[in-house]
Amino acid sequence: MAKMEIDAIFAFAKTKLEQFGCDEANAAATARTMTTAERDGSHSHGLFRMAGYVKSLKSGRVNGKALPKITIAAPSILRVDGDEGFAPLALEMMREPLIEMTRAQGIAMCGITRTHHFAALWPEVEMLADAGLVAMATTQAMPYVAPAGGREALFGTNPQAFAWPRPGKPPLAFDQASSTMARGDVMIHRRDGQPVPMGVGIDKDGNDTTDPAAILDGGVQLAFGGYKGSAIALMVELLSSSLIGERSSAEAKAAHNGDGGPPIGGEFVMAIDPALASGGDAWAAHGDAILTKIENMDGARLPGARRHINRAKSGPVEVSDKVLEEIAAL
Ligand code: NDP
Ligand code: PYC
Repeated sequence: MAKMEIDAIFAFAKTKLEQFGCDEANAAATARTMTTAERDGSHSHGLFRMAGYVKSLKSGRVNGKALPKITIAAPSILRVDGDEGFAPLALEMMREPLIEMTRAQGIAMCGITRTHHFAALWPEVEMLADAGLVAMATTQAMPYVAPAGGREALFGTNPQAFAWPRPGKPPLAFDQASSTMARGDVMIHRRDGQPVPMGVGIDKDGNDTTDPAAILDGGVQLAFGGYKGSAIALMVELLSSSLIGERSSAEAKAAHNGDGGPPIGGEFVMAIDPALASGGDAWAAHGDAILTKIENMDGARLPGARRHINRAKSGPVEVSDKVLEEIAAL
């Protein structure tokens, strides 16, 4: 492992993206996304993704100079056309208009389309919770996951993220793939020669396997929790494609040139003003009582707590040598 200061990670990532064709705004937003992932210890969606970002710039599939365009479709519906760029700039640009709309209407949603998402979703829900709003986000990917009982990949690893504001404290935020394991983690297991637990996926013949290569090369991933996780993956697929007018995971694959970079796709983001929804300010203490019980329970912890502990540390963070070698070779 190498040690890097947070500022150095940002400068390194931004320079690389600019070197391969991003303008300043797109490079900075995408570098911020990778940097916050490294800062919080979300390694499968930090610098690990740089190689894919660069490959998609090199192949000309992603627009490194995208200028996302925001449209107000209805008093509580925003649309952002991502101009075929990376998702982070579109996400940063939708933040203020979505907050403003949610404060005015009580609830609002944003459909982001024509972007390439290769990141974790907690940054977008946390930034809304930091503004005092309850938030949800989902995105599709490429067909990696079979519906329960099936053997054919149809869903992306389809993450869903949720954040709840806690005045005076970091927000509660969970962010999870609807597959048993995020694809990035299966790839890291393959890179490091480690088996994955049973239940992560099946091989090309439909057999259970712990071999990450057999899952990634011709096999399929499985949803967490059997048919229940499969239903969540389905919901995420519909919210992030049909509802917002974007491609499904299968359609994103058809539009992909196989360069190893992020697929084209969309993101569904929803925000709710808890004071307007509950009719007062009691929601904060009421919700906090539930969260505090979990924090104080032996053996339990809040989702997101690991990241917030990492975030509070000062000094350099560890970055995988293998990731840095791969970036150097680009
Ligand atoms: P994990 O399984 O690592 O974690 C999922 C959630 O559970 C996190 O909020 C985590 O919090 C929480 N958690 C983990 N362990 C515990 C525990 N013991 N008690 C309570 N909560 C716990 O995440 P995934 O591997 O499923 O996903 C990783 C990332 O991959 C996500 O950020 C996701 O957005 C991203 N992803 C992106 C995709 C895309 O298309 N862009 C596709 C699929 C995934 P904590 O972080 O604090 O551990
Ligand atoms: O880790 O499953 C994943 C993933 C897919 C797209 C981006 N991340």
